[in-house]
Amino acid sequence: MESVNVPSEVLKAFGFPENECKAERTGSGHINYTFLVREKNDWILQRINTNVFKEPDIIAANLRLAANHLKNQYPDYLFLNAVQTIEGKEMAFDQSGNPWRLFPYIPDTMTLDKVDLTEQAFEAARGFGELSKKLSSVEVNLFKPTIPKFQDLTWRNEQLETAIRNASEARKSEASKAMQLAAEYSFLVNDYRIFTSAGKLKPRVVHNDTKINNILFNAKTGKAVCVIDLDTLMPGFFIYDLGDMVRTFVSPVSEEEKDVRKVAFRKPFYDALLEGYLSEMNSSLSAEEHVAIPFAGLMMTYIMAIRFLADFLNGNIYYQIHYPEQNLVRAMNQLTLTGAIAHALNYRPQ
Ligand code: ADP
Ligand code: GN1
Ligand code: MG
Repeated sequence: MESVNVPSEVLKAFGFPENECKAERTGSGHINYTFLVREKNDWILQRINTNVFKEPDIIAANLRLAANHLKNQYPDYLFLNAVQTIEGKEMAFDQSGNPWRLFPYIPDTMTLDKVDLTEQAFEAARGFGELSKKLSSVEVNLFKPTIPKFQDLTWRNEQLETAIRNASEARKSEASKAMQLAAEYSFLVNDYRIFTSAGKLKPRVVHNDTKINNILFNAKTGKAVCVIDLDTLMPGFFIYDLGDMVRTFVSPVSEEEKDVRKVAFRKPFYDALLEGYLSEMNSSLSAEEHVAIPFAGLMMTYIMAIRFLADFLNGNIYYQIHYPEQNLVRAMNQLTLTGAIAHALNYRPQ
């Protein structure tokens, strides 16, 4: 993993005393470089990964649109807004041209990497559902994709095929079991085309990355406090948000678990998360969207499996890793979970 420090020009741009404030790496995200800055208050300072987000200005523009809408319609809603530089800019650029932005650290909160209690599943799903509900009246066309075709399963499948074509024999041989499992569930690509064909699902502004560590819980009460990691807040379908929650809430172990025998579908957690999500979103979803609910978790678990697999075959160029086989481990974990979800929901191809 690339080691990154906070350059002094970035600290200066946000008005921090360069020599006195401490910045330490925090969080377990796979994309950006996140630091906790301790000064009078605590802050979250992040370097945006421009290999992934080619146009960081779009992130800032989408956030501004969402923040304005929420401030006008729901003034009491806590939405994480970037803090401006002393020159009034949303991002600061270091000498190498990397963009950085600053958020207030929300005190007395914690994030989870796996869900241990059904109450946590309910609360997190209610929290993500609340954001979707509050954004359901926003003008979707004003928002632009920060990553084109991000959750387009057809395209992700094509990327996997390209990765397989270009991979070395050694890598393919190491990943042969994962490639075989991915092929077994490739009917989901066809189902994705059916579910997303003209007009069935309403285009909405969705979070697109609702994994469990992207929501802050109150450390004492355990209530969901604030949704974070808003870089992929952009047009999409509700299945992306609901599905990523299923993917990261139902298994007793996270996507990093090497022992796939520990991967499982926990029905009480699935029920709790649906209850939490629908407590906000039930009336906003159309009858056709309700029909797509069982597909959501399967689709998002499968898309993550093939993205991890493609990255392993490509030589680990996208996700941050701590050891060479990590993306293959993640892919096998997610393919196992795809099977567990399909089995538990008795899913039949469309
Ligand atoms: P990534 O895109 O790399 O996943 P995140 O924005 O999710 O980065 O931040 C990584 C971690 O930092 C989070 O999982 C959380 O633990 C912590 N974090 C981020 N923003 C805040 C915040 N405003 N207040 C408190 N903790 C935060
Ligand atoms: C990445 O940034 P982070 O770690 O929350 C990824 C998501 C994946 C997730 C898998 C921009 O999210 O799409 O679901 O890893 N984000 C991007 O853990 O690719
Ligand atoms: Mg994150």
